[in-house]
Amino acid sequence: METSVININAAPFPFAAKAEALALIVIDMQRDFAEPGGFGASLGNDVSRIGRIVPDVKRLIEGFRAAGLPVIHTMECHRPDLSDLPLAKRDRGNPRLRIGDEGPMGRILIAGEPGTAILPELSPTPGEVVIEKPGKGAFYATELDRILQARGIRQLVFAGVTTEVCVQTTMREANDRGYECLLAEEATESYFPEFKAATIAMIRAQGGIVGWTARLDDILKGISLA
Ligand code: TIU
Repeated sequence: METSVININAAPFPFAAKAEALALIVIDMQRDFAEPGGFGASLGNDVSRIGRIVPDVKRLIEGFRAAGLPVIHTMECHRPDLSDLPLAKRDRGNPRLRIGDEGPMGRILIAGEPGTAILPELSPTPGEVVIEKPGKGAFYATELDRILQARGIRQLVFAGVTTEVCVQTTMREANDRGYECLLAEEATESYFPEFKAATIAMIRAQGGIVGWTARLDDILKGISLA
């Protein structure tokens, strides 16, 4: 098959996107990270920043769907019996509620609970891959690599939260596995604006040591030509 390359304006240099190898991966846009009473708030964070990126994440998802390109969603969550939750993760720090405890939106970060769901505005459509992951990185203890390989996906556009935790961890895992990674700048957020800025800077430093970053409109323009 003929490979058509679309150059997306990006930093530190243009991203040569190949439509047949490209997918969007939306990391952990869950109520648990965006709403009061969830996991993010239990760690002492002001969660209000997270909800503000929803319109931009939605635009990106809709752009990929309109271009006929795959959209993959991830969710950080654990089994109800906690068998995939290391004690070192459950016992970390001094949160108000720990993973598995009953909170105002159900049990914190447990699969199937209301608070663990993806934000309704960003719900997956039938047929879109949803990866449930027990770690910060989406490749650890999941089928993600096998699913991407089976579909010939070699390039990933990243959105979601939080920039320096689950997004950056997954980008680094993907980069080491040979995927080309592009972070959509307005479609990711952190509880700490300085950590988001630092993550964007460190990804594209040293000639793109972890990958590329780009503005949302530049990505949307690029994929509309795919
Ligand atoms: N706490 C924090 O910044 N993030 C997480 O715990 N998980 C994700 O980033 N999804």
